[in-house]
Amino acid sequence: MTDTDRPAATLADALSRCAEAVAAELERAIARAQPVSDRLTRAMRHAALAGGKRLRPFLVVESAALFGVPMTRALPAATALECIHCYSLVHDDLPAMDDDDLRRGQPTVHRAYDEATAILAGDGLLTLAFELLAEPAADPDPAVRIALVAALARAAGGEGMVGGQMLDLAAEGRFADAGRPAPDLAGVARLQELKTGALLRHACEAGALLGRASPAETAQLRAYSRAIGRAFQIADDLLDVEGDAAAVGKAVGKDSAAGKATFVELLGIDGARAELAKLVEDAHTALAGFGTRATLLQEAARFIAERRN
Ligand code: GRG
Repeated sequence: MTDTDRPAATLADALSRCAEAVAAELERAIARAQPVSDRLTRAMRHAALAGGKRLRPFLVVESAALFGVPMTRALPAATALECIHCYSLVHDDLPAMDDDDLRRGQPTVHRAYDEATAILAGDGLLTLAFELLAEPAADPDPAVRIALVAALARAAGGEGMVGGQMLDLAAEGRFADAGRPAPDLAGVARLQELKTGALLRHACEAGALLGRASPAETAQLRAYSRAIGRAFQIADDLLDVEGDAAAVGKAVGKDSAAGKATFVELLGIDGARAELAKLVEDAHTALAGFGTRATLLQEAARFIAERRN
C-alpha cells in the first residue's frame, strides 16, 4: 500500500490528500506532452494548477474506493475529469461567455494571457482528458477504458455540460433569434442537471466502472450523485447571493445582474436552505447500503451543501 492509498482519517484529510495527488498527476500529464509552445503549456498549467477543491476527482476516488479500488488506480480517471472541469472554467470565463476576471482567486486565463491562448489551453485540457483515459493506466481492461471514454464524452458534451451551458446562455436571452425560455423550477433544474450535474454524476459513474459495480450499486451511486449535483448548484446560487468574492475566489452577484433564474430566486433563501438539507439527507440514504465504507462520501454531501467557496 502506498502512502497515497492509506485510508484517510477525516474528510478534510481525504480531500487534501486527493487534491495533492491530482495536482501531481496534472503536472505530470501536462509536462510530458511535447512542449510545442511554452506559452500554451504555461496557460494550461495556470488553468489546471491554480488551486481548486478537486471535488470531482475526490468523488471518483471515493466512489471507486467503495469497491476496494486504491486511489493510485483511480487517479487517471479522476485527473481526466478534472481536466474537463478546468477546461470548462477557462471557456466559461471568456468574454463571449461569463466574462470573468477572477477564478480560484487568480486572474482568469484570458486575463493572464489572452483570449486565443485561453481557448487553446481549454482545448488542450479537453483533449488531454481523453488521452489519459485511453491509456492502460486508466484501467487494465480495454472495455472499461472505452466505457470511461464514452461516459465522459456524454457527460461533457452536447447532451451534458456543453448542452447545459447552451441552455444557460439561452436563458439569459443571448440569442435574439431563439427567444428566451421561461425560467420555471423544472427548467432551471434541467439546465443545472446538465451544466454542473453531468460532471458530478460522471465522477460517481467512473468510480462504479472502475470498481466493477453491480447494476444495483451503480444505481445507488447515481441516486447519490443526483442529490449532490443539485445540492452543489443550490449552494452555488446561495454563494452568489450571500458569498464574499475574496472567499469565493470569483465575482459574486452575477446571477441577478444577468437576470438569471436560479434555485434561490425561485425557492427563496429559506426554501433553498430547506431543499439543501433534504438533498443531504437523500445523498446519505442513497449510500446506506454501503455501510461505513460510504462515510466519507456521505460527509462530502454535507460539505458540498455547506461550502463557503
Ligand atoms: C464553457 C463548455 C463550457 C461549460 C461551462 C461548468 C460550467 C459550464 C461553467 C462554470 C460556471 C460556474 C461557475 C458554474 C457554477 C458551478 C461551478 C462549476 C463552480 C465551480 O466548481 P467548483 O466549486 O470549483 O468545484 P473549483 O475551483 O473548486 O474546482
